Amino acid sequence: EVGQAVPASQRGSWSSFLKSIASFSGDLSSLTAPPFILSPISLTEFPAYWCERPEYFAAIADAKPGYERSIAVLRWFISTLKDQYTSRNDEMGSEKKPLNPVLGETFFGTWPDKNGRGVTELLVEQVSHHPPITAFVIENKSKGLRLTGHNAQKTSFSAGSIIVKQIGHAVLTVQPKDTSLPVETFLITLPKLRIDGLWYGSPYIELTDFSHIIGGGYATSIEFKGKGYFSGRSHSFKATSIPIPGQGGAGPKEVVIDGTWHESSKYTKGGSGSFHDVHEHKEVVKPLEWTEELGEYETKQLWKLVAKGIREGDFELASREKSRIENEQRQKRKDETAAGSKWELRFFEKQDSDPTYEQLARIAKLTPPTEEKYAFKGNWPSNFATIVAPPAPSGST
Ligand code: HCR
Repeated sequence: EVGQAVPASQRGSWSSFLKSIASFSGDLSSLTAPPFILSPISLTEFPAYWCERPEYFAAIADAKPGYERSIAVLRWFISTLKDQYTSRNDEMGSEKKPLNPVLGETFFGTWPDKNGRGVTELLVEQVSHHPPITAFVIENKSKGLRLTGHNAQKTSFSAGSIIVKQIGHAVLTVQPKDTSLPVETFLITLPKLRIDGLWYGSPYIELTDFSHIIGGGYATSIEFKGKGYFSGRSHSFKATSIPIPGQGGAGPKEVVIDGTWHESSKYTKGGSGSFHDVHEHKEVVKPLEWTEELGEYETKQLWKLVAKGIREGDFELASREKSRIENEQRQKRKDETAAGSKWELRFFEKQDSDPTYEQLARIAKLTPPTEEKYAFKGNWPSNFATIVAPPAPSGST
């Protein structure tokens, strides 16, 4: 029977929702879904998942350039996947439908300095509403690390599952302490998703296809498979890393790592022992405390009452507030059209192509050959400086 995990009173609307997604392709986030599947979290909060193991992120800067650093990047990347793709199941019982961010919505957060790893800062801006596109930057200044990226989704329906092709990519740069040394750059591409379990009203994500990490002299492909494929286990992956011809250093000729991204993995070639273990180093982001400088579109501020309604089961409040926000947005767009003006992005600048993507994607013959870029303007709100400034080194004036 449809919707074993759906409250009896919502089974009818869950069936209708499933029918509408089966005959729909495009922006899923705009479809109305029954209350039980709504999440109080906006998509602008998702980029935090890239760094909920800040220890692994910082370790990238501490690793020796070349083979060791490429492995540190891979370990950090694999360790982000559990948070990115299974944390709603762990925290809310199943994958849920996130809040659809408004244009210009922002989210800011930090991870504190610990064990000398430095403060890590996160800034997110919704740079498009139709289609939804989220741009982000994560920076650990004291380690010289910066991750920038953007993310959008194209969805379709196949054999009872939603297929989500992720559009966008991330670029990680590592600036050595000795600034005369070159900056190292890594391109990270995003996997495909399949949303299963819809029939029962208990959706969960399986990753499929590939992610690639290219840079620092190495090219790594990460192949994702679910139950019934090469290991028979859900959430399996196999990462293969090889030196880029003419660039790779003194590392092994090929490294293979095998395991499940939501649990643990080990080396099966070019090394031995454990590679990653998700039980280590989990630290959720701390949202910046709201001040006027963060603006009325700061995620937590904007969705406060909608989130309260969803959390407390007051769906009348949630839907009234959601409609108010959406109507205000529609009016804003109309006013802009009437005035012949355009919404200006606050923290990012849109560029039609990305030379870094083009150069690194070419090495692994990735498609598409180029992608849009959302370049960070570098204008961190001053709240970051006041709240998270690391202590001055002793002896400094
Ligand atoms: C597809 C999805 C929105 C996009 C979410 C993304 C791809 C966003 C970027 C993050 O880095 C990773 C990520 C993880 C999520 O799994 C993925 C969401 C899963 C569901 C949601 C749909 C728009 C909602 C579909 C409604 C279902 C649950 C009935």
